[in-house]
Amino acid sequence: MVALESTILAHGLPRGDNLRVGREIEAAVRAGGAVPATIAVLDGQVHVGLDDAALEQLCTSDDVLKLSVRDLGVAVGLGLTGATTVASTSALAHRVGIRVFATGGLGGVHRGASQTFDVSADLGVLASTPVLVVCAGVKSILDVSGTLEYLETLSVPVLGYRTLAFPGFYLSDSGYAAPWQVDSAAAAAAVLHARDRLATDSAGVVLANPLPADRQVDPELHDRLVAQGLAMLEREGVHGKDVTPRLLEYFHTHSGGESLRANVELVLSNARLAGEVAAEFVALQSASQ
Ligand code: PSU
Ligand code: MN
Repeated sequence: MVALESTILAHGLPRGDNLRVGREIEAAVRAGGAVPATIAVLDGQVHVGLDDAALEQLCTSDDVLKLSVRDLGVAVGLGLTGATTVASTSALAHRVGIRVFATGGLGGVHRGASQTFDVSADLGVLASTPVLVVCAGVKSILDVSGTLEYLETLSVPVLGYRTLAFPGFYLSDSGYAAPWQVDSAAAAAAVLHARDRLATDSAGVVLANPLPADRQVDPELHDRLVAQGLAMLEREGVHGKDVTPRLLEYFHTHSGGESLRANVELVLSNARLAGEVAAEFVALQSASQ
């Protein structure tokens, strides 16, 4: 199985596109050879795997919260509805034995974090949760170099998929190097499997899968929007968990459809690759039993 997060649907993609994309992401996991399980909390109940009505509720209701790990008990205890982030999806996936997870971009160290302390809980959870996360790097609105340093400190291995250039979400190359390269889904699964056998720590694995260069957002447009988006946050005093959704929304409304196109393409590519890795991982597990 492959776990899928729901924050990307409820808070990362525009209404009107999110439901269709949610279904396409699930289909991409199946095309990769695995079973998708989109995770969310609906009316105080944790769901691992959503039927079409549940997916629709999540993508169209107005009162869907954004739930990181610390919010899960609150939402369940108070009977609320919310979408799960990379952090909370990984935690719940691990809890039910799902080892592979697909998303768009990982949360990370925000620019200016040395002043604001804004570091996504995604990183801390990955340090102690042995799931492999397929992503297109970290969101390019972040401090990419700081995030890579932090992942090293937390002992989370980072594998570039068929590249040593760490991807930059909308950009195929963030300008920073990935420490390792794997060239196939089987190789990524072998790393996860070896980590289980070694049992030296319980961190996750980042598998960074870039958009092809001819599918990335124009870097000039990208850099301009990042600068303008960050200035908008400052002006409007946005902070905490609203930062990421507001920046993504800024991109989607100011890039003439380009950021949305790239975002959808990279998530679908990650979901497919995650499906392939999960299938290879299960094969390795059963061969070694
Ligand atoms: N990647 C996307 N879209 C998103 C996110 C990631 O393509 O909406 C979400 C993920 O759920 C991630 C979260 O865990 O943003 C990080 O939020 P924060 O920076 O507040 O930790
Ligand atoms: Mn944050």
